[in-house]
Amino acid sequence: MRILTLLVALAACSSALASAGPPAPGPDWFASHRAALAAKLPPDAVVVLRAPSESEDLLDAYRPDSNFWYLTGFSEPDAIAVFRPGALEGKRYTLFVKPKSWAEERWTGRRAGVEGAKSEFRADAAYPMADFQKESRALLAGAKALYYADARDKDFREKLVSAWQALAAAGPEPLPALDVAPLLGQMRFVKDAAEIATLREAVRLSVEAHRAALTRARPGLNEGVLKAVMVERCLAGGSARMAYAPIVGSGPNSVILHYPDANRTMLAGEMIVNDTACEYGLYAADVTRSYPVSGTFSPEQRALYAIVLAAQKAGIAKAVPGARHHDIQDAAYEVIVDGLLKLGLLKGTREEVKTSRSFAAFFPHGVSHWLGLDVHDAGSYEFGDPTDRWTRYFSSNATLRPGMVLTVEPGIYIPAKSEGVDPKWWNIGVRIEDDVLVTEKGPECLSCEAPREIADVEKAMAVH
Ligand SMILES: [Mn+2]
Repeated sequence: MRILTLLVALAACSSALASAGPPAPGPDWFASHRAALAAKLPPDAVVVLRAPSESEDLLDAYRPDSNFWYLTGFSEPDAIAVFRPGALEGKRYTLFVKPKSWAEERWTGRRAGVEGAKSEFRADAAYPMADFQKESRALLAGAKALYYADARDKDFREKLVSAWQALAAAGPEPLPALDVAPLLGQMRFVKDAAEIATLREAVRLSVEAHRAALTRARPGLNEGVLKAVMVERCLAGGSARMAYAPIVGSGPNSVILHYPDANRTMLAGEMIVNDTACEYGLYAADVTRSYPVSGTFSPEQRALYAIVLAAQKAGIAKAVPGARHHDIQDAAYEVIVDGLLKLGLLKGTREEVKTSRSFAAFFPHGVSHWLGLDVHDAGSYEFGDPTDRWTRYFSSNATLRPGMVLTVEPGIYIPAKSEGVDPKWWNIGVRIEDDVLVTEKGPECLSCEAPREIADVEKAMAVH
């Protein structure tokens, strides 16, 4: 009996060690974000942030709102934070939370409550959510600008802004009401050491999961098994959830960019696109690997894969300080267009293909986005032309700086019955996506350990 107890204790201990990632950030870290936001605000501003309510259909477990968490560390649903940086000490930070109630907590989970909001989350004052209407007048009074984050709660925003306008109407001039998200986007753009450590862990787990899925793939297996392998590795490694809905598509599904089902039996001779990654400590990895179901690339799969891989390497090489974000897009695009022209899958010259956008039939998406707390992270792209998708991709003018994290993810997808395309190319989809940290020394690929070279993929798959 005692031996059994000891064994159980040892097992618990070793599994705790296996999932020991970087420590969760402490209250000072969140306080530093509140101070940094205060420094960006005009004098006498008030900031009101909403943490959304939990969905009642039980379809999705609640995930904290990224901006709300980044400023407060508070990860319960249905809360409001109010900041008045210019107010007297002790009146600068107010939290409205769901009060403690065992009758409710036994259904939906434990709460910090009003006292915990102050003692654990350093709020100067805290109230139950029900008191927000009553208390908000005093909190808004005298402020000269309102900044809000509504977490897509339109009703909340409309009520807040109309209360603000009613207060402002009494004064001599109209007072601005602005979305705070762009300011938070500036702050979240460059990652600090703690964030990079957390991202590394999300990526490390994702790489491990990709390796496991790769070695599991074979003809006759359902796509859902690969998805399950990915989810198992992420959750067993300490992820609370996946970073986004897994995309595991074989054959005809490999050309569907965000194929959601993962329930088809994979057949020999097909490609798999597996775009799946773990979240860790609320930070997202975003990794895609593409491989042949049977473990060996056909000549056509090999040809397309080689182009996408070369395009990805060309894109990653551009992720250096001082470069424009669209340099990554431009470099990957050129390799893909030249490769498709060479294979005869596109006709004309590089310039003609760009003007006519014929490339979009096989390469219909951009190659890079910011990565962080959100899989499509906050941070401006500084698009030259925000109206048109392709013009946008080629006009993302943001200047890269050390500490930024981004994806590089070119792809080629040849749908069945593509006009003028030999059927031997049909239903081949390839996307290769890695997560790249911009450093002083150049790009650091965080996820390239997941087999990516053709020889490495085939070798990893040859285990069964
Ligand atoms: Mn991505």
